[in-house]
Amino acid sequence: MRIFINTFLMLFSMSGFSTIAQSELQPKTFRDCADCPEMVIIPSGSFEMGSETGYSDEKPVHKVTINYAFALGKTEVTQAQWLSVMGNNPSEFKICGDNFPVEKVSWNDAQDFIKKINAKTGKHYRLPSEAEWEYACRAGEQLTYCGSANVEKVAWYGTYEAQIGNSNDITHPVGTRQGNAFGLFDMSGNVFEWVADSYHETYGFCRIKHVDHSIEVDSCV
Ligand SMILES: [Ca+2]
Repeated sequence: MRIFINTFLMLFSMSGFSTIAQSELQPKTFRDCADCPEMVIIPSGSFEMGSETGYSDEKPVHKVTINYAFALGKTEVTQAQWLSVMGNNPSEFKICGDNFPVEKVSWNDAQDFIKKINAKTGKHYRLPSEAEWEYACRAGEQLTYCGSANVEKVAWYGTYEAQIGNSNDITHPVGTRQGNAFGLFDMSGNVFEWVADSYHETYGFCRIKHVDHSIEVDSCV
């Protein structure tokens, strides 16, 4: 599953929850500190990862089981949250406002942010694996985009040059398009989000193993 456009960002997960039934989810959210990202509890479950009709690096479709509940950021991390935790704002679109997503953030920058959040809260945040991200995006459905088959409903996307989309080549306030069934926003569109895994050209070579909240890369062939 692809997401559209713009720059990049992180979104993260947290361990520490026992498995819960999906029927218990309303969804349940929490925040570990006043300026921490709001988190949504995601139930355990299985899904079909990838797409046979998409790009070559989305193949082959394969079943993935996440056998633990976890929590994922309700939205992309905002500029206000980043500034509060890191003391700076690297964003290109910084004049847009506190509720815009932070961007121009490297994977290592995301690790620094996570270290500071962990020190501040005493909890265990980390980046989600790509599988955890896609599982949360799909939210029990097989749709082209996270939360809908209609990109216009759920995503800020497109480029001015290509004359497609609705983003007008700028970022937009987080959580202002339709969310998915788990109550997560902007997983398609607005800015990209970082995941823990490194990139591979196909799912056939290396896969992340998910064991009791930890993630391990299987041996690559
Ligand atoms: Ca996004």
